[in-house]
Amino acid sequence: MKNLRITLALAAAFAAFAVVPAHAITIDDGTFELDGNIVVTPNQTTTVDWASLFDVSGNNVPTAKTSQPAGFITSPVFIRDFTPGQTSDSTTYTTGSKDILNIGGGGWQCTKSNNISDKVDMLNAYATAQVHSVGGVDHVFVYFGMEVASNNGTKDVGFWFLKDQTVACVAGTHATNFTGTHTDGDLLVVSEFTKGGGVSTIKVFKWEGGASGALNTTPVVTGADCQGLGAGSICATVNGSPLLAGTDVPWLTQTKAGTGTTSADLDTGEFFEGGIDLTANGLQGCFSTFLADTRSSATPTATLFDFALGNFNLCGFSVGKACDTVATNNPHVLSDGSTLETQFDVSVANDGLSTLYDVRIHEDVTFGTGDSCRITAISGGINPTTVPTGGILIGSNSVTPFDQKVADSLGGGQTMHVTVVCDSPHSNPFLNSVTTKANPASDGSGTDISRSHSILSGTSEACAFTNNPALKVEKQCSTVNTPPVTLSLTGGATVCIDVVLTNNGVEDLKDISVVDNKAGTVVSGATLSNGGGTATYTKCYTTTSADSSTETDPGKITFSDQLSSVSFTGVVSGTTRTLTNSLPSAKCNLCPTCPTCP
Ligand SMILES: [Ca+2]
Ligand SMILES: [Ca+2]
Ligand SMILES: [Ca+2]
Repeated sequence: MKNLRITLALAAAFAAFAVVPAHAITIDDGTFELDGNIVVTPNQTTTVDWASLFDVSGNNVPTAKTSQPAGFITSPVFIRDFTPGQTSDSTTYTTGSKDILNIGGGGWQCTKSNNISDKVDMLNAYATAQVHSVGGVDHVFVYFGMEVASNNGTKDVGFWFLKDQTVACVAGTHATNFTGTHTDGDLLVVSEFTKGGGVSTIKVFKWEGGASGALNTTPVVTGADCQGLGAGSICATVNGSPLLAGTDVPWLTQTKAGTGTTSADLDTGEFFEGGIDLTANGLQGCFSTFLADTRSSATPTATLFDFALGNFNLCGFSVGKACDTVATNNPHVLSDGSTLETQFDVSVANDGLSTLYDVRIHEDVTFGTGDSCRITAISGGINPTTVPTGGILIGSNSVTPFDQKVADSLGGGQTMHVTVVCDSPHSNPFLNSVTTKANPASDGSGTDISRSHSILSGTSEACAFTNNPALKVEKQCSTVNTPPVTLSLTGGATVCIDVVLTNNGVEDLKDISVVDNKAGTVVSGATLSNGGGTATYTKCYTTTSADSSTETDPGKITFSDQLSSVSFTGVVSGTTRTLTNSLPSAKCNLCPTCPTCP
């Protein structure tokens, strides 16, 4: 009997151990208060409430404080969804709009309401997120709240967390289609509450697939009122007593005045807030748009009424590419005189809360002959890819650009830098786009997020090579006639000049043109390589008069001429210079070898 008791006790203990995880996660583990009001309640372990997140100035729309509580996103969203003193609302749904439909293409439509019913009117909506360590693992907690205009009957509200940052709708005179589309893993939180009974329902539905996907109508997680026992990984609550303007409601609201409350107060059941531990439910993702709505029920097929939407940068993933201003002599021409080499700093930033995995970059450019880009250094990130001597070629005329992994992961709030060197004999400046990709799930099972940046010409991001090309020009007499000559002071002699051109510059020259005032065009359209390339051009002309009209000594008769124009263009800089002043001249003797002349 004793042994049986011990066995039963062990079994009970084992069962208890099995159902209680080592770290029971509840959404109210965080520092954010889900206590049915807006301001921090004293003497609690929690230290953050909605009023902690926003600056309030008079009746202006509250703005995010520049300094947010530790672990919270930098840009909590606050949307005022009413016009003070008016009952119009420019963001309401048309009746055909449904959560089970895709967003763009007419699935969701917005319209203006000139006189929205207080039964469905949403006033202010807000959201934020916090990363909170649970048993040594960072969990992403997302919080959402809404004020409604009246507390009559049963209230139903919804909150979409969307990954597409282009979701928007600006109502015209008729029903207007939303822009944007669904992304796999978009989340819809729906909840039902009453003034007297608190929150009876809170559920999360997940959109599966992209634009042609569907809302899975089986909830992925359900919860109850935060004030009940064991809030779990999702809960919501409402205010059980009026919240008064000023002390309890720090910003402007516009409710239907009740018994003992004004329109600047929130009567019982007019303030709703909730939270969800995304990580505990495997729902973390790169959400970028927040949309709150009022609805006919807490089902996915409910009729939708009022909405408000704003940016919600849970992910904050971005990429930049700019001329590396730290590098010396950047950009520069390679020794071949025609290839521009440019060093860029590609910065990949994760300004969100969640770690991003499998971080990659991709050069978006069609490479011409001689073009190439390579990674020469990577810093930051977790386990950055090792760069061998000579770099990692990431694209060229013969290697199609591909996704090159640069780090295993990039933590929230971190920025990493990739040094990319590009060579091109075709482009100055070298302009292109770079795309970075990462996955929100450590095993790569999430939907890749992708951000691109294009270097704009004429900005400091572009690395334009500027140069003032130079050409050394020398000139000498080559020959004057070949004996026997006919003495004539009025011309008829043949004078030949040599023009010696030398390019001591860093870049090759093209379109070289030299014009002489007597000999005419000496050379046109010539090229000359950099680093001392030289060429001699000889041009002869028939004289029409000697320098002196009175000199009769053949040994003293001279014919002078002067270069009148020299122009050339740097092949990389593209800079053309035309010189007309102080150009070399030559004075050629009729009889350079006199006194053997006649
Ligand atoms: Ca509070
Ligand atoms: Ca609205
Ligand atoms: Ca509204």
